[in-house]
Amino acid sequence: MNKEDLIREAISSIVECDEKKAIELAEFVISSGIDPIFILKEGFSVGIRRVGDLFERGEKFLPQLIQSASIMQKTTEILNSAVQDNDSSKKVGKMLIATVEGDVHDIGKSIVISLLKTQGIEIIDLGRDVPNTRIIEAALDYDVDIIGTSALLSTTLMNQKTLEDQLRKRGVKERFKTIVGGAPVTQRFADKIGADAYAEDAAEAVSKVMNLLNAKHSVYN
Ligand code: B1M
Repeated sequence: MNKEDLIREAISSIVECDEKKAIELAEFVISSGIDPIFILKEGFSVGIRRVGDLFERGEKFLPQLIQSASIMQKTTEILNSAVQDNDSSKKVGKMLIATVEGDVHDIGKSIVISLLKTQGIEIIDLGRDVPNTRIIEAALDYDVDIIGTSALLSTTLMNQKTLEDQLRKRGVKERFKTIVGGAPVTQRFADKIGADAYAEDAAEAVSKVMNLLNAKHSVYN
């Protein structure tokens, strides 16, 4: 199968809720040595976004959205397992990541985590629907360099702002660099709330996180 066919099939497996096909494609990608992140980005992720658009237009309903999301999650897990973690004992930095409170969307976050791990960044994943107080406590406990949050709903976006407010209020803002992401998040929003960085996708998250780590470490060198 060539790449164009693979991409087309990956998109349709998610849109048509065809779990068997999606899993077969993911396994084919791994056994053929094709870059799993490429297929996640250009194929399966495009499929799940298309389902979201159809849902918004009333052409798909919540049970179908849930089923497509469940297939997408299984596929992401299979492909992520093929992405090599950088196991070097010398980790370049430590980052906590969570989807904000009230928000269960975590497919994009998983892809971001997967790519960050390949760069030797130690990840503390708090999961989804995580209150800001827990994020701050865990960041202090694990003594991370960076706090990253994901938000997919216009209603939960503001939890990224309240996180910045709470970090300042507790006098710990300077201890961490922060990065925000998620479909409704923009650079403008990130600037407005005082986040240190914004990334549109997983690849940009890697370069922004590397910049943040350099900026943080240069303060102490
Ligand atoms: Co929901 N959902 N959903 N959903 N869902 C959206 C977000 C929506 C846009 C769909 C739509 O109406 N068109 C809409 C939000 C509207 C809005 O607020 N503006 C919506 C809604 C309304 C809802 C519910 C309210 C539906 C309902 O119950 N009536 C409900 C809310 C539940 C809740 O959270 N409390 C709900 C539920 C669900 C499911 C559970 C069914 C499922 C989530 C399953 C899961 O994640 N485990 C789901 C899904 C799958 C979607 C869509 C279809 C796809 C999201 C996704 O996985 N995209 C979505 C429509 C859409 O996005 N077009 C939709 C693929 C993923 C790879 O992209 O997440 O953007 P993304 O991640 C990218 C970047 O954003 C970035 O990098 C990632 C990889 O490139 N990024 C970061 C993400 N986080 C980052 C963090 C970083 C840096 C970059 O640094 C820390």
